[in-house]
Amino acid sequence: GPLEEMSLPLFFGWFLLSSVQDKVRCTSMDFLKTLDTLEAFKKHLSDFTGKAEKEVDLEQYFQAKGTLHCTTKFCDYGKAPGAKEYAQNTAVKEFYGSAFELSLSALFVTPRTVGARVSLTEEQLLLWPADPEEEAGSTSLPRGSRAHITLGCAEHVEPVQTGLDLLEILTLQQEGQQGEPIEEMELGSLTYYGEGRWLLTLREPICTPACFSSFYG
Ligand code: ACK
Repeated sequence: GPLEEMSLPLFFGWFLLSSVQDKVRCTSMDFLKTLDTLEAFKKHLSDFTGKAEKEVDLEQYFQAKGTLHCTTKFCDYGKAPGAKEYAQNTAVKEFYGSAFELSLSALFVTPRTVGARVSLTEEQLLLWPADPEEEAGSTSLPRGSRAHITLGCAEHVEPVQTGLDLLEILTLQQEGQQGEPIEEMELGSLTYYGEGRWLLTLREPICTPACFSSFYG
């Protein structure tokens, strides 16, 4: 019945404490503001606007999507494959409600999404489901590659896209594409991977406390 269907959440994940959410959002906004002003970005502006020369305000371009989190398992209230098995996993039950420290190692921007890459520890990988990378068609990337925080989506883009955009960039790297080094920024080094894909590898990862829990919506 409907009650049983409600017993599994929309998704499990790490939820950033509200005090650090603001800090992460600010960092992301600052990055977008700076990116916007770079000549290299303006050169590739048509990736974002479809037309050369038109201006784009990246801070307006992306819309925030709810509370900042790193999804582990999208359960869709039990309808997603493997949802029940995940919820019954020993580590998931044991760590439910526990605090973790997430390490954000990079920020990335595409014409669809802006996000932060999360580098998971061995312990955190215990909470990572079996196959989210394979589900997205990336069979040869290490487990946990998809881990991210969605910071914003372009109009009409769903947040599921953020992890797919990250996997796309990591696949290019794995195939040996170095990308075009753009410049050393205060936060780290900026690389362009074509088709509007920008990656800022952070000099110092951003460490943020987060609670492993679930979201029902
Ligand atoms: O930004 P996200 O990781 O992308 O957080 C949201 C969250 O679940 C609630 O929508 C993510 N999400 C949505 N659909 C999927 C899916 N099919 N696979 C993995 N994650 C998903 C979305």
